[in-house]
Amino acid sequence: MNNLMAEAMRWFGPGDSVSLGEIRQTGATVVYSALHDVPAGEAWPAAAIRARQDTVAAAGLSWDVVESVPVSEAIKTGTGECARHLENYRTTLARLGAAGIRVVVYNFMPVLDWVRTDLAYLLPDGREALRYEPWRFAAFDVHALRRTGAERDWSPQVLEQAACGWRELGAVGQEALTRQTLDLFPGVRLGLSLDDLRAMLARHAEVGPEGLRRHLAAFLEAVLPAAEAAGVRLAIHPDDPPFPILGLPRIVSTAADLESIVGLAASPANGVCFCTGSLGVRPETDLPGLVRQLGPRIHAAHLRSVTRELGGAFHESGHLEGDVDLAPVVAALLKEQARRRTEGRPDWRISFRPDHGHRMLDDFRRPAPACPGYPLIGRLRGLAELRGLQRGLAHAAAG
Ligand code: DNO
Repeated sequence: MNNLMAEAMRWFGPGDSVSLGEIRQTGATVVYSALHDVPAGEAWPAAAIRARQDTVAAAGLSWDVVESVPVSEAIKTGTGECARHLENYRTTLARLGAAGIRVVVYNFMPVLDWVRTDLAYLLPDGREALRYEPWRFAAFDVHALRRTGAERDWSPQVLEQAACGWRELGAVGQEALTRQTLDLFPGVRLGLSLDDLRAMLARHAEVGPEGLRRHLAAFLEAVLPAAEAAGVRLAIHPDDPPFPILGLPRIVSTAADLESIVGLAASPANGVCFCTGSLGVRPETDLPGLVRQLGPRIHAAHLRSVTRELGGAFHESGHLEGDVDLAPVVAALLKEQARRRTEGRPDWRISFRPDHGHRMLDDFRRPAPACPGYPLIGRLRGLAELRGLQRGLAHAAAG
């Protein structure tokens, strides 16, 4: 048995424009997948879990990581059907555990999952990347959504840029920016209206960062015993981007946030999905140091890099390009695996997936990816680069 991390790819299910057969040819052995059709808050049917597992296995792959079992807004706000949703979450964990799935990713980002302002930012060599530019998001926030208090959340400079940019767009451009931003909340659903979004934000008005922290602690207290009983390890995904947006609190953005979350319960089931692209937007976050600190609590890894631009903008760079140096991160993950092995931990192996990828080459001739950032060829390039990096590092470490 080799001492390498398992190589994984995300698969969005039968509707994904990338097939399992294609994933197999990338050399990945593990798939991260989820039952996206089940609404947040409902229990996943055991038969559907089995069926997904069989489909993945029939392609010669293994569904080792669930990404994600979403945490409902009721749980995040501690309101409405919170108790019923927690019960369903426990049921889902029990069923996943019974099916032999050991890692479940989740996030605690209120309302929206990850956010970008441009899905097709053209790089000089013709690849397309995802990008976030503060002024565009501010223009949406202040001029389209007209959120109360939005002006307080942006610097005078960004507000000015947003006002000019918004004016220059004209009516047609403004409508396009609004529609695109609403459709760009990939974690939510397409076709959201400004009023839908306002209603979703209103539910969080009373929560605030302290309230959200309390709800996360209550969530963990409610589901960890079920996760332990099922042999499932939970892995929280960091906020993307790692700062508050639309006045919503973000509580999983920094190294200190993650340390305090793993400190909430000593259980190994209370773990982390180490996403270098999300965490790497903050230049002060010492990623290899954080791998060492979180050590045994890292249950899955998303590997990607970003280029930080002036004024808080960033775009996703090639996996081995940009401002996030993945070499020391991969070295630290390999060391953590080795430590687990000497400890005799049966679950010592960590899996990683190339997180996102550029649209490039044949991606432009293929149907649009199931989710922005998930084209086949860009991710294949990322996986291949990371494979080489990991093997080179493992070889060097072995002397
Ligand atoms: C984006 C992903 C996120 C992630 C969830 C985990 O590409 O990394 O959507 O799956 O936040 O719950």
